[in-house]
Amino acid sequence: MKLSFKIIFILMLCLTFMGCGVDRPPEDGEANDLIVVGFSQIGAESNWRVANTESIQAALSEENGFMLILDNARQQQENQLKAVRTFIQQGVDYIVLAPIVESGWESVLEEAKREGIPVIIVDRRVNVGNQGLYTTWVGANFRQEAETAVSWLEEELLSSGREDETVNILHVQGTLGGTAQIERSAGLEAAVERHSNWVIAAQLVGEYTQAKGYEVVLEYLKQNQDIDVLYCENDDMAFGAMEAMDELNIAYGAEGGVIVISFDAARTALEACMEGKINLCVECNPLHGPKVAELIWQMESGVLPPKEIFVEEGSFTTEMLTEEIIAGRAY
Ligand code: GYE
Repeated sequence: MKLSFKIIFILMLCLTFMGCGVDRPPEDGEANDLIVVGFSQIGAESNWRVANTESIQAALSEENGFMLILDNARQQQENQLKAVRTFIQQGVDYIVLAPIVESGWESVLEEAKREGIPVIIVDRRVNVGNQGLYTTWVGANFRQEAETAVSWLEEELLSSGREDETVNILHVQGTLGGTAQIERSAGLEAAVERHSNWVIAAQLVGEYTQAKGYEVVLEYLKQNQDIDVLYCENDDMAFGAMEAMDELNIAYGAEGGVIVISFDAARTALEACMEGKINLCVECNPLHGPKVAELIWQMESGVLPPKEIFVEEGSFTTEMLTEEIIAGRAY
């Protein structure tokens, strides 16, 4: 009897404290102390990046209980380091960091830790010896994306009876040293190791922008047009590469010619895929905002989030796409 009273008392205590925990945005009429979040974004280099910024802005809005300070680093790590240091000085409640490259974050993350500011990493990862320097990471499985691309290519070559032919692959890479590039490149390189007839004709760095993708691919194709596959580490560089191929009258896409593979699957690329210009769009989901907001509310209520959280993604080919599918997409 005594014991069950004790249990009831403990249960009541737990319920009281759970009720006090802040694990949701404030409702109308409740005290509304905004949670201040500093977000260091890489830049606005691609459609994917713009969708990523918008997703975080929408989720961390004032109506949802947040005050967001957004910094656009214009693709420079130095600018990101400055932004994070400014957030620390401002005494923000949380820092969200989308790191351009994996290395070079140790000291600034230690500074944030010393000030007791939790850091959520989004998109690409940080490479730090002490995993305690950040709270959690939200992003995509870039290696899986690469595996999706190379398995599709294997199938495609097999079904067209080209599995034993020499396959020259022009590889257009994103910003070197960032996780998306590292993993998408590693997946392709491993597949080339497995197939004695697959050759990487060249690796060109397109920095994830259409302009740079156009520039490096045009330069290359002016010298050498013996290309079977274009493996572009994002849509924007694929658009640049397609511009270059148009200029040089090189055929590509589902109707024949160079096979185009692209990562991200933003709306404009899906449209190009539906039209048969891009053969395969491997999705990379940029909608991190709702997950980041949820994680912050969890932390506010004292729950430690898991160390890594993967977003869901798929892939699209010309045959799969319809206007309805594209219209139903969020980015
Ligand atoms: O694929 C690209 C970009 O890190 C996943 O960055 C991201 C990549 C994305 O700007 O478009």
